Amino acid sequence: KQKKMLTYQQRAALCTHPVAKRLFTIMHEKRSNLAFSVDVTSATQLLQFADDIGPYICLLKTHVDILEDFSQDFVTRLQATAKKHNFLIFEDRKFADIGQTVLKQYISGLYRICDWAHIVNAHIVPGPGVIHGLSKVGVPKERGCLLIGQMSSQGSLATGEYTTAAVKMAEENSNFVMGFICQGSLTDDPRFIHMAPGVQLGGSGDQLGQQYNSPAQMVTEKRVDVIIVGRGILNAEDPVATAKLYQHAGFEAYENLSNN
Ligand code: 5IU
Repeated sequence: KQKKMLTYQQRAALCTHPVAKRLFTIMHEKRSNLAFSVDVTSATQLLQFADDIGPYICLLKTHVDILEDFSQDFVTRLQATAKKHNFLIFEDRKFADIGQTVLKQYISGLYRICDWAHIVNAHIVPGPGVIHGLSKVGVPKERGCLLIGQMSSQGSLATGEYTTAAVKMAEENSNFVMGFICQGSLTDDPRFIHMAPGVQLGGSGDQLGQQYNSPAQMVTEKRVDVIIVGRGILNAEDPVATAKLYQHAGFEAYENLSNN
């Protein structure tokens, strides 16, 4: 018999990490475990998508370095949209350098990611210094970090002992690390949130190594908490209707788990 699942609300109560607590609360309130990966190169287009899809998601995932017209005004508008629709912003920056360098990449440059992204992620290749560097400013600003424990792409080297090491690093830095980017549950600790990219209904992959699972497979079988969907929504004929479809598919899978 499967052990009883905790609800998002119960997990929010258990969390001491401010961003994890907030995200679980949003997931409960909005009835959404859907993150939208808005991988477009125009800031105007990104903002339009964020406003259209915002009501159905708990989290918006960005790649701000692909924008051709990034500006401070864009940041202000994005923050306003996130507030309007009650979602968090996750910049998928994948920091992967020594602590001192990632700290500068986090707070300075053109993007000043720490100023506006509630959540960022990091590769663990450099060792725990990457987390220590980011957490220097991330913790005082009440930001969160996800460690990349696994990837969705074909031939990924993030497997086995590497993945186990990510869990250990998360446990040792839980004041800043709130969970994982992964392809399945990595720990039973209910305070850590598991997010999976590589989610699409009816797709198996792309020509460049991406591999897809359905929302139900990710939530029911692999036990991830948040499904991250990009092109499944972006390239749909009706992105809003399709986002609703993913929201329902993801949340229904979660509710079936919690009722068991
Ligand atoms: N992304 C992955 N796989 C990973 C990680 C990040 O696909 O393992 I870490 C990103 C890349 C892209 C989004 O921004 O998630 C997935 O987009 P599609 O749903 O369009 O494949």
